[in-house]
Amino acid sequence: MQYLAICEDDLLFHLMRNVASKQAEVLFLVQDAAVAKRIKRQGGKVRQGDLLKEDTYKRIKLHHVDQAIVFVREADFQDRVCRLLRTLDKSLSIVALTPDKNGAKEPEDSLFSQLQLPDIFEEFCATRLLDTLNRKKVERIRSLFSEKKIHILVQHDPDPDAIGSALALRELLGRNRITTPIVTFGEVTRPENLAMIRFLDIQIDRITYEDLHKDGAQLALVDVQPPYFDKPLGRVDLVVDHHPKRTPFKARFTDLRTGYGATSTIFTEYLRAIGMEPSQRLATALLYGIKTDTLFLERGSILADLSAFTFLYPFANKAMITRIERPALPREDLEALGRALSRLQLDDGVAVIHMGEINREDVIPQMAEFCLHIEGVEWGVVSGLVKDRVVISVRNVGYVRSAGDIMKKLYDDIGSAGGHRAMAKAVIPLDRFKERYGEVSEKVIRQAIVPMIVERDEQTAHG
Ligand SMILES: [Mn+2]
Repeated sequence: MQYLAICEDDLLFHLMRNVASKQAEVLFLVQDAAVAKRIKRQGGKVRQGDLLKEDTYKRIKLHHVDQAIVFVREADFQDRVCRLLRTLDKSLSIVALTPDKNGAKEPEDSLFSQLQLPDIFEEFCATRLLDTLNRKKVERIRSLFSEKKIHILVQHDPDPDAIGSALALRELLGRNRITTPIVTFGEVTRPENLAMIRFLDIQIDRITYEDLHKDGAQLALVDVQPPYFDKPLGRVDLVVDHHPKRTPFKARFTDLRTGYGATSTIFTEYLRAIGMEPSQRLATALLYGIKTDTLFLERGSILADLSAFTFLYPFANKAMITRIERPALPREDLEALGRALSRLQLDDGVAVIHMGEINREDVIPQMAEFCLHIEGVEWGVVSGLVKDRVVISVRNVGYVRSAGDIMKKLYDDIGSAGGHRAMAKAVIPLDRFKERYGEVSEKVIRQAIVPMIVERDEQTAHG
């Protein structure tokens, strides 16, 4: 690869030094003799000549050049250099470095591109500047805590972002689960989050307001702010969060970054800034935190989330994240399903399964989804009894319109029901369901739902 770097001074030479030694041969072309001398003295290959004269380019054999880089500050001058290059060589690829969008007059020239200096700076340098800031913050955070116990408090139903952040804070402080427990007034309930703390061996303790400062314990909040809680928390040492500040609060240290998609991103920046390589466990927790809070970088995520994600990725256990996201089914629930499947009968492409009493609600939609894989099935209707509620989940292969409407029509007045055309759900208190249907069984669900699906399908077919 042969580069031709056209410039006014030796700034570009310094910028391209590593490129020159590692990837390619770079020939510098400058107008000023003193600059040429300087580049040469520092080990660069350089030619000197009038940048607007054809002769200059003839001498350097332009046809050997793969890529020309033009860094001339004055817009008009740069433009003329680029035009001359294009006249001399139709197939030369040209990159112009510009302070702003100048000289972009030939958008149809596919071999010409512009890199803007502010963009380059933002991409490559801004994170470094942020590192300095983050290093200061980590120093401050470390100075907040004495030898006393620290409670890391998270929201009532801790989510992966909070859990990952809490773990990161503990690592930053060089503490362990005995001296720095993660605490909540509630508990983890979502199956994925339960799987996360099980696989990553994370302990979350329940605490009461009275015990928050027991024996002089200090208090840190991550992914949540003091006003979230119903009662005053007493002295708060640290708040690191990405939610908007709705009500003022007092804390000894606060780092709120409302533009961020996840608190885990803030903690990842802390780690990176102080050059601390995350353990696989921590990287997995943080990566999963960012992934879930940003819906895989789609919702409310910014460049910072993306670069934190990229930083963590090589350290994290991706296979474990896949396992966390698809928690294994409890054995009893699988057996209930096996029994139900063995009795399965199809009416007009509708598979109806009642699983009876089951432990985990998320098994029901998973099974409805699974039904669609059975030959001849166009609708999957799966119900189960979860504690004192009847849960019914409906899936169809997608060309019919009305899963949500049907569920609403049937069950909305005795429970909550709704959904989209291809997936829907109803949750009905057991006593209200029995009041209307007498019992909870496959039969009563089939008798209610199948006629509506069949009727709807016919309407669609004829209309
Ligand atoms: Mn969050």
